[in-house]
Amino acid sequence: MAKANGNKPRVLSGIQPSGNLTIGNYLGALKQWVAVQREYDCFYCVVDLHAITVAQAPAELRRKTRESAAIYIAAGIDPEISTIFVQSHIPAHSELAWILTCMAPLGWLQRMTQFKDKTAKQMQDSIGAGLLNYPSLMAADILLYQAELVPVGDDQNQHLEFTRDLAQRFNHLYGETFTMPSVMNPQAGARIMGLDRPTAKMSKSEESDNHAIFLLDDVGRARKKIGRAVTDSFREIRFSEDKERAGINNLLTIYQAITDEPRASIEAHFSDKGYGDLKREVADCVADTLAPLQARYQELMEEAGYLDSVLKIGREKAGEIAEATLKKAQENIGFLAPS
Ligand code: ATP
Ligand code: LTN
Repeated sequence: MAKANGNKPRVLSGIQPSGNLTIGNYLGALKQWVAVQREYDCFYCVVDLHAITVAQAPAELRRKTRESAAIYIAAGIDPEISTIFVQSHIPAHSELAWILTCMAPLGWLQRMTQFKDKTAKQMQDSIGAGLLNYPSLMAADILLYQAELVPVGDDQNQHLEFTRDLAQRFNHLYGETFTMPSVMNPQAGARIMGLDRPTAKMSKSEESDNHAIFLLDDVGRARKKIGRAVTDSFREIRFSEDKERAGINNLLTIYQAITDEPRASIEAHFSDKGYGDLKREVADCVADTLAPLQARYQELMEEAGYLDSVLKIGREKAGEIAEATLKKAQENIGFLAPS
C-alpha cells in the first residue's frame, strides 16, 4: 500500500466536537497521538459528522469544532508534522461511509455497545439512523487513509473490530482495497471513569457538574472536582478491579496515566498516605497538565488566521489521500467512471 511521508505507516484518529474535551479524551487519545507523531504519518480529525448523530446547536458545533482543533495543537500535536483536519471538509468520508453502510450487516450494527448505550431509554422514533450507522462512518474515516494504527480509548475497540471485519469483507468481495488497521490503547488511562460515578466512563456529554475534568476547566475548578471525587471507606490506596474501590482506582489511574510511573512504585509512594494526600497529588499533576495546555490554547485562539490556515492545509493533504482511496473503492465496486 502506498505510504506518504517517507515510508512511515499511517495513523488516523478523531474526537467528536460534541462538547468540552475531557481529561479522559486527553489520556485515552490525545496523549497517545502526540507520542506517535514522529514515528508515524499521522492524520487527526475533528469528527463533526459523527457529532451530529445526536442533536447539536449549529453555532455551538462550529465553535466546538475550532476549539477541538486548537486543543489538539495545544496538547502537543505539531501541525508541521501531523495533519489536522475537519471531517466534513472532505466529502469522501460521507461517500465511502455510504458504500460501507450498504455492506454493513444490520445485526452487527445493532449489537454495538455504543449504539445500545446511546439509544437505551429513548423511543425508537427519536433515534436518528445516524447513530446506527455511526460505525460505518468511523470505518470510512480509518480506511480512507489506509491507516495501520488507530490510537483510541478502549471504548472504541469494538468499533475497530467492526472496521476490520468490514475491510476484510470488502477486500474479499471486490479485491484488495483497504489496509487492515490495528487498535492502539494506552497502557494506562484507556478508560478514565467519572469522578462522581466511578463505575461509568467519563464522558464529555454527561451533564452533571462533578463528573468530568474538562481540559479548559480553570485549575482551581479542576482541583475542586477532584476534591469532591467519590471514594470509599476502606482507607487503602491500591489499584483494584473491585467495584467498591472504583473511585480510588480511578484517581490512581489518572495519576499513573499522567506520570507514566509503574503501579508498584505508585502504591509504594502512597502506602503511608491518606485519601486527602492522594487527591492533592492527583490534583497537582492534573494542574501541571492543564496549565501549559491552556496557555498554548489561549495563544492559538488569539493568533488570527493561524488555526484556519492549519485546517486548510490539513484539508488539502487529507483530501488528496482520501480521494485516491475513494476512487479505488468506487472502481472496484463497479461504479462507472465519469468521463
Ligand atoms: P461523547 O460523550 O460525546 O460520546 P466522549 O467523551 O466519549 O464523547 P469521544 O469523542 O467519543 O468522547 O472520544 C474521543 C476519544 O477519546 C476516543 O479515542 C475515546 O476512546 C477517548 N475517550 C473518551 N472518553 C474516554 C475516557 N473516559 N477514558 C479514556 N478515553 C476516552
Ligand atoms: N467513534 C470515535 C470517534 C471517531 C474515531 C474515528 C476514532 C470517529 N472516527 C476514527 C478513531 C478513528 C469515538 O471516540 N467516539
